[in-house]
Amino acid sequence: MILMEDIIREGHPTLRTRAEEVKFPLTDEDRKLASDLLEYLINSQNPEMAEKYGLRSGIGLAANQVNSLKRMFALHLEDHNGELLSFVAINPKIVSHSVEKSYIPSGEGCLSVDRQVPGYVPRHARITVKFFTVDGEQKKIRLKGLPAIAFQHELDHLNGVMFYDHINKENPFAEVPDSVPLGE
Ligand code: LHY
Ligand code: NI
Repeated sequence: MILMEDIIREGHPTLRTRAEEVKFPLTDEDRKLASDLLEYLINSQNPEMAEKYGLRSGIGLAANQVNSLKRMFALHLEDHNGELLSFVAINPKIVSHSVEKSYIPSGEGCLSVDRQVPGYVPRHARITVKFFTVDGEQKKIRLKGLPAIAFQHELDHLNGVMFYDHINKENPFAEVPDSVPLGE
């Protein structure tokens, strides 16, 4: 299982490297990675497991963060209707997005960043995404709210981008044009 010591931290070059497309059918190694990423999130949200293994709670985890350059990440969170969204996205893409932006008023964090980085991280408010499941099935879904933000945060990791790259350098809390803050 993935532990905090397996998650690489900022400064590691893998976090700044573009991950490579995954080929189908998946290798056993790819399948193992996919299930380990999702398992980490599930364990990290289970108070007993998190306490026992010292896991920082997470809703998303990308392959780069465990030092693997494969285009895949896991998400595990509830959407605005309380429906569980739990999947591994392989070779994910944003096929269209809203003009409207969104951001988390308290900023973003990252399991690979052991410090608070204040500021708004502008994201597309709504996205339509495509990705493959571990079984090679193609999915096309629409996301908004926190799931949309988390998807963009994880997709950034696959492109070597960190959340703070998007924060306004002069004024981290500068108004984000055409945006609605998450939660409003
Ligand atoms: N995980 C963050 C987490 O807390 C992702 C995240 C996304 C935080 C959006 C806040 C907003 O689950 C990661 O850093 N994964 O890359
Ligand atoms: Ni992150």
